[in-house]
Amino acid sequence: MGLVVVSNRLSLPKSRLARAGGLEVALQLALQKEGGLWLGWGGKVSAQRESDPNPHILTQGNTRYASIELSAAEHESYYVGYANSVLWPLFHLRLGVIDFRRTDSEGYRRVNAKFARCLAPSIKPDDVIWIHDYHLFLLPAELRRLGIKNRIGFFLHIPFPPPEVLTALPNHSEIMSSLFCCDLIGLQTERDVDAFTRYVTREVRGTVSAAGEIRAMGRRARVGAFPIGIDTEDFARTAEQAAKARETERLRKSLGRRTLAIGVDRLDYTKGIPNRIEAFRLALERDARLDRNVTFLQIAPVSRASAARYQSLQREIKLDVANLNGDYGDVDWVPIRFVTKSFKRETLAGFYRLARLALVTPLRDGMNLVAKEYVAAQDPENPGVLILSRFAGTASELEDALIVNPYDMDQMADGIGRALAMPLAERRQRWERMMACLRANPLESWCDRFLGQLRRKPGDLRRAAAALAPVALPRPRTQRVDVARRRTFGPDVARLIGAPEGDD
Ligand code: ADQ
Repeated sequence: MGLVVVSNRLSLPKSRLARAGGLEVALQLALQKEGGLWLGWGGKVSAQRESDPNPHILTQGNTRYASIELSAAEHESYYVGYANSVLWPLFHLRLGVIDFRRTDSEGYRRVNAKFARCLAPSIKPDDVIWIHDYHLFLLPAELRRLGIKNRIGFFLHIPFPPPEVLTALPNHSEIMSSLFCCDLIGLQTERDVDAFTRYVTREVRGTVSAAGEIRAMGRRARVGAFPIGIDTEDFARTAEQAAKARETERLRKSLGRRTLAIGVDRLDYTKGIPNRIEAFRLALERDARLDRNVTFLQIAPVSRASAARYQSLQREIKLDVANLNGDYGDVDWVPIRFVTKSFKRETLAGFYRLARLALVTPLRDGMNLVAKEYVAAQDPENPGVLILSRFAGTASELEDALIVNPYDMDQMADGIGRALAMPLAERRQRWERMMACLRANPLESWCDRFLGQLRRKPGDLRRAAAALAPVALPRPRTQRVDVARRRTFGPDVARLIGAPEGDD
């Protein structure tokens, strides 16, 4: 049985794009194991009015890569317009920034149909099809329309919104009825499954059983939570090696005896970067002992650079950084270093290991792999502390991070103080529990679990229910620390700030 993967972007093996993120890494792994076909947009926008209707094929090993071209009009309506100016903000609960145009939704529909036409002739009877993410919501229905009877699985990498928000989308029922054409719908967390279930039961009067079997709009499908993982052991090894690499050494030297706090994100308004900078300002304001002793490195490469919203976000962040550095910096110290270039996975791993503290505080995030990578990269003898937004999917697994509300800047500032003051024993205990969670759900198992479920015969629901149950994770031995009520830093901050790493 072959595997057919479909995603908006096609990532060729060893291409420069492949270093970009979790999705690509996960899919390359699954294909290497199973063999098959990956279809996606190759990143090329045709200079002609019409784009090439046929995909370009490249074969490598046991996998064929089929690359689709888009015309400028298709790119504008499908990708920039509908996917990234409507679906992305709406699914991240940012209704205020949605720019809905019917012409864009029609372009989105046409490109989804084009993906289906390119794919259909290559599908063999026993292939399973795995579709990824919000760019391709209408692909399942388009494939069924072309008579494709194969098993279809869909995985949504971003959060699923509550029905009250989803129904603001003019064509929400078209999108949902396309999802019901799948055999299996995978979401990141139970929170997402809960929102999905509420849509099914309230909006279309369907049913969802405890095993995740959906009956709605005359169709049957299954839904489940499949939290995406990372290649934990490999990332840990990479970080250990990178600790002595030239780039890490350069950063270490530039810090002197200062403690490093780090934030790594795509430059996107869902990642909460302005709030994070404000929280750092509050932390500096409250405790002069942080002065000159902490450097916050925010790495945020520009994504979707052509969209006006992203350009204005970049301007806003640059202004915030300049203001803060102007207000608190000195001739020999800038509190925030803001870098918009992208780094190799190995280099980031070394930076994560050097950082005593990571701020992963998105306003909403499907999962957030940076949080997991930061934990995996730590030195077991002297691990750093993760400050994590409660609105990142990762928070459902990494309960031993310092969980914060990214809208509450005071609380985040308290979290920074608490993290910097945390004794080694507590840091180790928290890290060990988080690491156990990551080891219980590596990337490879994520693929295996999803594909295993997708290949299950219909009606095998009892076993399906067992396999859909969340991975058994070690129970935390202590309560999660709630930093909400801490208004000022305790005297322990003074003891630790500026002290050489590992001396507590
Ligand atoms: P993203 O929104 O892109 O992914 P994230 O999960 O953090 O967010 O993944 C980003 C990946 O890109 C990570 O592997 C990270 O190391 C890498 N990355 C980030 N900044 C980088 C930089 N400056 N230089 C180099 N690499 C960088 C979407 C969803 C998430 C979901 C993932 C996977 O929005 O919620 O976790 O898919 O399902």
